[in-house]
Amino acid sequence: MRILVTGGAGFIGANFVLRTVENRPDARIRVLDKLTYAANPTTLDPVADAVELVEGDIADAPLVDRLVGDSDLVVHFAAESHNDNSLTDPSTFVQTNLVGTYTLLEAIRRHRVRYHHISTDEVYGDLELDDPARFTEQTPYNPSSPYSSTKAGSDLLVRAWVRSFGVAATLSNCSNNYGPYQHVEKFIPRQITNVLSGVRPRLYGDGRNVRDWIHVDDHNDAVWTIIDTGRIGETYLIGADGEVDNRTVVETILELLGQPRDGFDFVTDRPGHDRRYAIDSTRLRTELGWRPKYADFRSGVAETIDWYREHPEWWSDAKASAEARYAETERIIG
Ligand code: NAD
Ligand code: TDX
Repeated sequence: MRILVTGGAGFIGANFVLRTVENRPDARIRVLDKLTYAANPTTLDPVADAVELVEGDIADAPLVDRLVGDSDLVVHFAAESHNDNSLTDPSTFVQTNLVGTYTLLEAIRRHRVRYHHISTDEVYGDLELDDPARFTEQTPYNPSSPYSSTKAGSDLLVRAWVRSFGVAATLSNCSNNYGPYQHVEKFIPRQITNVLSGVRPRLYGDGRNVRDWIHVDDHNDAVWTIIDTGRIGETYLIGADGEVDNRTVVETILELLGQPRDGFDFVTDRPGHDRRYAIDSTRLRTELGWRPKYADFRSGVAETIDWYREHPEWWSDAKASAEARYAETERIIG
């Protein structure tokens, strides 16, 4: 099977490629990635013999047409993915997440290629801390940020291309991922690498916001389950019942690294900061039989800490530039 993986030099896409090379030796994988600041192509070095990396933009129609025409399956991870950046400059989010996805869909329509669309639970907006509800496939879209609204728009494009043009697509909306090879601008790797660098972790606002954490390998196994057995045109929510508030995440990281649990600072809150996300993944579990393998968040984080401790060469350059970006707006408040 010829697989085109967009965004395969980023966090989740690269983990998907590494795992697919290991588990599916018959797959012929090509990665299309613009190699933005968020990419780290060295992640793919161990599979360089098995994977072709094409540096290019998903909004480049002639390039995309050629690559899609030479594929049996497209798995679309490429995106501008960081909420904080979308608040500073939304333009690349509109361009990549909307125009880029549109460009891919048009090529997929022409070549009748199987397509899987990777998206986020943030399209559903947020929940109150005390709301017993969780997101399901029926929850109405209500995105908050430029990032989540462009992801929501891209999901709706896919649904329209399924209904109007008969494109053979499935969609998945997953909760917050953690694991190796995640960019240090994101919450968990930022705090791990802060502590490893002798800097105090930083909590936005009151630190009580809740995210529903899932290990990246569990996400990618679910993606393969949906590609193999999901129903065309359907959306599946992916989550591992991993709700934890941000303060507890930071305290866990500090404790695992042998630091006092209160050794963090509160900083200025993210504008429009979503309070809580929570996924009900019953459909994926009952219809397709998927189960997460990382049942224990604490041991998953401990494994992730070990990975960052052992691979400073992978993250140190990106760390300096990510912290310089944060320093432009972030102020310690407590
Ligand atoms: P990431 O930022 O780590 O990686 C994104 C990759 O896309 C990078 O390699 C980047 O170079 C590439 N890219 C960006 N613009 C491109 C363009 N125009 N053309 C080609 N390549 C381009 O992101 P991630 O965290 O790995 O997220 C991957 C996907 O999963 C995204 O669609 C994101 O919305 C979704 N998602 C992420 C999470 C999470 O917790 N990180 C959760 C749910 C869904
Ligand atoms: O330094 C920080 N301090 C802090 O308190 C950072 C970077 C974040 N936070 C908070 C904000 C969020 O409540 O931690 C939580 C997680 O933040 P992010 O890692 O930026 O993730 P989030 O905004 O929840 O979005 C992530 O999950 C859904 C991914 O970046 C998205 O791509 C995905 O769609």
